[in-house]
Order: sequence, then structure tokens, then C-alpha cells
Amino acid sequence: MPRTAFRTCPLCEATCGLRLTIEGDTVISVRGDDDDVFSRGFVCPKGVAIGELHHDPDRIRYPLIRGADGLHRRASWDEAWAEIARLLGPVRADHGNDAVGIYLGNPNVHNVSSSLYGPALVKALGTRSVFSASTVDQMPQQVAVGLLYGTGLSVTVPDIDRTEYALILGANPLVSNGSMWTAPDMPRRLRALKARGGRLVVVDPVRTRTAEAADEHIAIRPGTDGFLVAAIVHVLFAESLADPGPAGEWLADGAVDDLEQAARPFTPEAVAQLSGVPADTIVRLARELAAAPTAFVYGRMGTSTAGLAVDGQSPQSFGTAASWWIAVANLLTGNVDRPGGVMWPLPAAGGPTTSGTSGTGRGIRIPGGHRSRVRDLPSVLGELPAAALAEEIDTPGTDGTRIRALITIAGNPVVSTPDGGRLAAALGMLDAMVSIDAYVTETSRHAHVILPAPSPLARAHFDLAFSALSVQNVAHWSPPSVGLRSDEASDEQDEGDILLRLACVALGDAMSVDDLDEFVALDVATRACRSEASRVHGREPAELVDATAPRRRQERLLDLLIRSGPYGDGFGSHPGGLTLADLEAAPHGIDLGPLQPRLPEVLRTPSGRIEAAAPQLLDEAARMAAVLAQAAGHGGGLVLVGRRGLRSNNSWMHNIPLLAGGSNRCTLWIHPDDATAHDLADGTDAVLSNGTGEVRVAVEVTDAVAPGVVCLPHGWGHSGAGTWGAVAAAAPGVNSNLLTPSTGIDALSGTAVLNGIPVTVRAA
Ligand SMILES: Nc1nc2c(c(=O)[nH]1)N[C@H]1C(S)=C(S)[C@@H](COP(=O)(O)OP(=O)(O)OC[C@H]3O[C@@H](n4cnc5c(=O)[nH]c(N)nc54)[C@H](O)[C@@H]3O)O[C@H]1N2
Ligand SMILES: Nc1nc2c(c(=O)[nH]1)N[C@H]1C(S)=C(S)[C@@H](COP(=O)(O)OP(=O)(O)OC[C@H]3O[C@@H](n4cnc5c(=O)[nH]c(N)nc54)[C@H](O)[C@@H]3O)O[C@H]1N2
Ligand code: SF4
Ligand SMILES: [Mo]
Repeated sequence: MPRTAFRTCPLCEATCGLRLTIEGDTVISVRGDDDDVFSRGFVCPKGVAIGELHHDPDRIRYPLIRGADGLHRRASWDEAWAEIARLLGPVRADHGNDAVGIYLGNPNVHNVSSSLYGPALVKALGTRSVFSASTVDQMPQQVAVGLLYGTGLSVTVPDIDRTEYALILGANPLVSNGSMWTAPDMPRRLRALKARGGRLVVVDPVRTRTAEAADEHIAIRPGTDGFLVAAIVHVLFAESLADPGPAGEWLADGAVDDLEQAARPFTPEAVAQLSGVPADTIVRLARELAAAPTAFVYGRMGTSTAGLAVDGQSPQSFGTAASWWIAVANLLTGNVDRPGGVMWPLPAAGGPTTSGTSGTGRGIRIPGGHRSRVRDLPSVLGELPAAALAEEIDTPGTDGTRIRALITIAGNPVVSTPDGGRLAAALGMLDAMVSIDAYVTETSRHAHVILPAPSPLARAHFDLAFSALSVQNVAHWSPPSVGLRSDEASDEQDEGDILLRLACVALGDAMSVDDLDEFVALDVATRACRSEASRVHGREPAELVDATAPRRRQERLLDLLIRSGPYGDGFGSHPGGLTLADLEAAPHGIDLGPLQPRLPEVLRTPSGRIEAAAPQLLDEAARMAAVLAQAAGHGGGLVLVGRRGLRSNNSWMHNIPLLAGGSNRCTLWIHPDDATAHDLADGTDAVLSNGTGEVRVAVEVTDAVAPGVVCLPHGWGHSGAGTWGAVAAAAPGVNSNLLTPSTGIDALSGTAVLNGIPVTVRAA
């Protein structure tokens, strides 16, 4: 008999509810869950394809060990653990803990097991060589809000459902479905904005789907958004339109004056020259923002990872600065912490903005205290720049120090991070490499041991990260929809267990997995009891852990977090409050209401104020002003930007038949004028090259890209023998990050430049 299972889609940040029809272990159909309290039936093609992902014969279903011939062979878990201990032991003994690097890829954020046990693994390894996808992604935004509001997760979220005016820069939510902005069914939400008379303006060098749906599309020179928003702020001051509203009460003393000073050089005329956005447009945007009853400015990949090449040098990033100016524009138009502006969610399982002491905290330390070995780059929020991973492996210090072992978890950095060619070669130099992944990828193919991540349907799910980025306060819990398989063809283990076991190996097997889990649970409870803002402040941690029996693993940790969190039952202190059991009884999720103002309780800066003019940020403004003074308009060459496809998911899911083909193609978009100038026609091949690398790719001539800009998606290049599977191999595409230099790093956030890369294009 077929049965129905409900679960949250883990494939992107939109967190849609899925309704699965399953018979035995076979997924018969996948639809949107009409009763989901948040997504109300919305689903995208990737969500529908999760059944094919579950059944993909090329997904790894048992551990693999690489033999002397370089080929991976099936192994038992015991053999895999023994091999890992054998390889990692000497590296740590002879070269120290920092000789073991770890790269945490994007899907970790969508995976409750890795969110909860990943930190325990890093701690057990005792390494400071931690890298993640954050430094090819959102770290600039985290650093900006961290300096202003006190934690790297103090992210403000556009209140799309109640706004009257949306200015979106460098984001394509109709395709990405939103990022740092969890709002399932973006199409409906953006349509509703226009239907109630609101206005949508999109700034992007590409006429994306979102730009097409907007009231106005402004094509900008890549890498200049920070300047544009600074000029908007300049106009707000020049025309006496700056008014922080209620948030003004919490602004640090003198911040407004400092901001006025900092914005002074960014006149609309000067910025127009640099950015290609006309001065009168900049002035009008500022006036519109100030006049709108409610408004928000939002930027994403195109603002956090774009760079600007000045004087033929490799691109400089202004990612943190751009994210800061965006926050400042929201502050000075009175749109922070008010409905229809940008607001802070209140997540059910809590987080940095709900723990510690309400209204004050330690803030974040920028630059961080640790430094990379080769380029002396500072750590940021506990990690090193992903763009420095290759050199940390392939460049020994005078004493021979380097990263000699690497663990990758749910990441494919050869394809996702700068200078993929160099990184691939560096991986070949490792004494030990372990990957936890669902596929043999461009990265995991180098691993001595690959541990299989189980099917996403065989795991429990709770959105720890995205409930803190969500336009509505909601909580969903999904139990596993199918069991872990263990038969002739499969030998799956829960990823929480895998991570705990790996941590135990790192601890020299001095502890059992169950003991370590006990230790982690006690640690979670202890933090909650110490936290003044928690509903269990001052309680006895062991009492809480006991009260969650007989739960174990992620379920127990979640129950602890939820019950001590802002809606929790406080283990008795708030009768009727939320527990994991309540979520288990609500397969369509629990609606915890619209976002509410959270100032000043949300702040965690040492001053208890909004540090809108933090000295690190004012220094960035000065650096920008210097560039503005020296840089003119387009240098004339072509620059490369990226794009995302609706049926593509970063570097994976290209082996899913339902998603392959059609518009999901890795092609180079080029403007008709540039195509003519370079002797290129639709369907012909172009060779793109620069000092970092070279790729050959089919051309699509389209005026959707601005002149001077070419556009290629990242995440492709699946041509390695034995990787992925037949479907991906049939349309492998090229790895755009073979062209991304590792030099363009945003100083404050360690984040790489991925957009605005100078390239030369010629007909193949
Ligand atoms: N040029 C350019 N480069 C970019 C970007 C860009 O816009 N342009 N975008 C950047 C961004 S925003 C990101 S987030 C990164 C993403 O890059 P990565 O962090 O490298 O992540 P993915 O490409 O998503 O790779 C995910 C891997 O995890 C595996 N996986 C999937 N689910 C699970 C799971 O539950 N457990 C485990 N263990 N493995 C799993 C998949 O098989 C796949 O191999 O790429 C970045 N790189
Ligand atoms: N279908 C699908 N959805 C996804 C993903 C996916 O791979 N596929 N990946 C997920 C992940 S990990 C992330 S981080 C999010 C990203 O979510 P988004 O940021 O919304 O997605 P992108 O398509 O990267 O949008 C970036 C836009 O910036 C533009 N751009 C490039 N340079 C500049 C610039 O200098 N200035 C301006 N103004 N614009 C510029 C690009 O043309 C592009 O349209 O998407 C998530 N959702
Ligand atoms: S929009 Fe994202 S969460 Fe929703 S179904 Fe698609 S991939 Fe899944
Ligand atoms: Mo991302």
C-alpha cells in the first residue's frame, strides 16, 4: 500500500513542504504540500526531482576505499574507519592538528546532522584549518551584520510580504528561490508586491527572470554595487532625507555623523562614471526609497562576491563594504526592524541572537585571531578563506608545514572555489583525504576514503539555519521518510552517526559514539542553562538532558534547543511552550507568526548599540573612495559573471534525468555586439581565458547580458572519469572556477571574488 509522507525539501533555502507518495522504499510521486503553513503547495523542479535523487543508481551507497591503482572499491564501514585512522594518525602525530584541513560545503547548512555534529568534529580534530563555502558566498553579509548588530547570524531579512518598495541588487530570487532570505514561493510574493501597488527595482548586469518581472531593471558594471548604494546614502544626506526612525534610538553615538562623512565622496556623478548607472537614476532611487512608506534594499551573490578590476589588476572585492552600505541604506530610511522593511526572525531553536544576554554581547572579532600560513590572511568567524585552501596544501613552509590531510563534507571545492585547477592538483599531494559525499565528484575522487551520505529522504530534517532567515516565524520537523538501506547493494548510515564516529576516530577512539553524543548533549544543555536570555537559565544541565530521554542524537539536541529556545516550554518554566513532540504532531509545520520588531533585545554588540560606523567599515569606505578617485569607467575588456539555473543546484544534481537538458545548460551568454566583435555566433564554441585558466564552451548570443559582460554558470565541468554518472557525463559543461583567480579576496570577510573576472574571449 502506498503511504504519504510529508517533509521539508532540503535542496535550497526556500524550505518548501513536500508531499511524497512512497511504496516500500520507492518514491512514486512528489508534490508540493498544499497544507504546509509556509510554502502552501509551492514546489520547484528540484523538489519534484528528489525522488530521482533518492533512486539515482550513481549515488554512493556504501563506503569506498581507493586502492593503489587509484580506483575506488567497496569497503565495509569497519574497513573504512580503520583506513581513516591509519591515514590520519601519522599526519596528526607528526605534523600537528592544523595539518588536517576540513572543508564544509553548502549542503551542511541544509542538514541537521552536520549542523549539530559538524562543530563537534571540528573540535575533536583540534584544527584551525577550517574552510567552508561561506567564503565563496555570504560571509561579507555576515561580517557586516556582525559588526553592526553583534553576531555573524544577526542577519536582517526583507519583509517581502508587507513592503511597498524593493530594491534588489545582484540576486535572482525567481531562480535561486531566495538566499539569506527564506521565503518559499518567491513568484507569488513578488507578484503580490506589485498587485498591492508596490515597486520592484532590480540591479543586475544580466536581465534575469527577476529583472524581467521587475518594474525597473538597471544594468550595472559588475563590482560597483557598493559604490551605487554609497551614492544613494550620499543623496539621502545631501537632500536631508536620512531618518533612521525608531532604530535611531539604538544607533551608536556619532554614527550618523560618521556615515555622512563616509558617504561624502560618493557623489552620484562620480559613481555614475564608475558604475554606468546614470546620476539622475541614483538620485531618484534615493528619493524613492526615502518616500516609500516601507522599503528594503537587499543584495546577494552579485553584491557579496563581485569584484572590480582597477587598472588592469586582478579584481578587488568590496563585498563587506557593499553589504554594509546596504544595511546603512536600510537604517537611514527607517526600514530596519519595522514591518515592510528588514527584520530579524525569532527562530524556534534559538541561535546567537537569542542566547547570552539580551541586548548586549561580545560582538564579533574582525580580523580574526588566526592567520593563514602562506598569505597571512586573517581568519573570519573561525575559518580561513576557501580561496587559500590550495596554497595551504601545495606550499610547504620552511619547516615543511602544510595541510597534509583534508576532510571534505558535502562540498565540491574543486568546482566551487577559485582556481579549481590548482586545487585539484593540490588534492593529489595529500597524505590523507576523506570525503563524506553522496557522489564521486571532481573533489571526492581524490579521497582515499569516501563515506556515503545517505539519501536525503532517509534522514530527519529541521532547518536550524533557515528558520533564522525566514520571512515568517515557522518551525518544521521531518522524520526520515524511508529507512536507511542495508542490503547487498547498500550499506547506509545516518550522517550524524558518521560525523560522531569520525570525531571519535580523531579522539583516538577513546570514547564511544554514544558517549560522545552524551557529551555533546550535555554541552548543549550547559550553554542553554548559562544563557541569561534562555528559558532554562540557571537550571541544572543534567536535569534537562535526563528530561529528554529516551531521545538520542539530533532529536535530543533539537528537543533541548527548542524547549530552551524563545518559544520553548523551558522544561516546565513555560507550560504549553514548544517541544519537539509538538513539531512531530504537526507534519505541515507550526506557524509562529509574522516577524516582530526585536530591537534592542536582538543586539549583541558590547555597547548594546548598532555600530553602524564600525572603524573597520569606515576604513573600507576610505579604500572605496580612493578607488573612486582613480578609476574611470569600463576598461574595455570583457568581465565574467555567473548565473544559476532553476534546475541546477550548485555543483550537483546534474545527474538527475528530470532536471537535465532544456534550459539547464552550461553555455556562455554574450551580448550580440560583443559576439560580432569576437566573431562568435549562436552555437559556436568560444575559448575563454585569463591568467588563471582556460575553458572552451558553447556560446548563446543574447542581449540579456549587458555589453562588456559574459555570463557562465558555476558548478559544471563533470568530465572526470568515474565521477557522477552517465546523465551528468552526457552534458558535462565546464568548470567556470578554472578562470577564477584566488587573489581577489575581500579583506574583512576572506571572501573570494567570483563575479567581474576579466577574461579574454576568442572563437575556438
Ligand atoms: N564562480 C562561482 N563559484 C561559486 C558560486 C558562484 O556563484 N560562482 N557560488 C558559490 C556558492 S554560493 C556556494 S554555496 C558554493 C557551493 O559549493 P560547495 O560548498 O562545494 O557545495 P555544492 O556544490 O553544493 O556541493 C555539494 C556536494 O555535497 C554533496 N551532498 C549533497 N547533499 C549532501 C548531504 O546531505 N551530505 C553530504 N555529506 N554530502 C551531500 C553533493 O553530492 C556535492 O558533491 O559554490 C560557490 N561557488
Ligand atoms: N536553482 C538554484 N537555486 C539556488 C542555487 C542553485 O545553484 N540553483 N544555489 C543556492 C545558493 S548556494 C545560493 S548562495 C543562492 C544565491 O542566490 P542569488 O544570489 O539570488 O542567485 P544568483 O543567481 O547567484 O544571483 C546573483 C546575480 O548577481 C548578478 N551579478 C553578478 N555580478 C554582479 C554585480 O557586480 N552587481 C550586481 N548588481 N549583480 C551582479 C548575476 O548576474 C546574478 O543574476 O541560490 C541558492 N538557490
Ligand atoms: S524552491 Fe528550494 S526548497 Fe522549494 S522545492 Fe525547490 S529546491 Fe526545494
Ligand atoms: Mo551559496
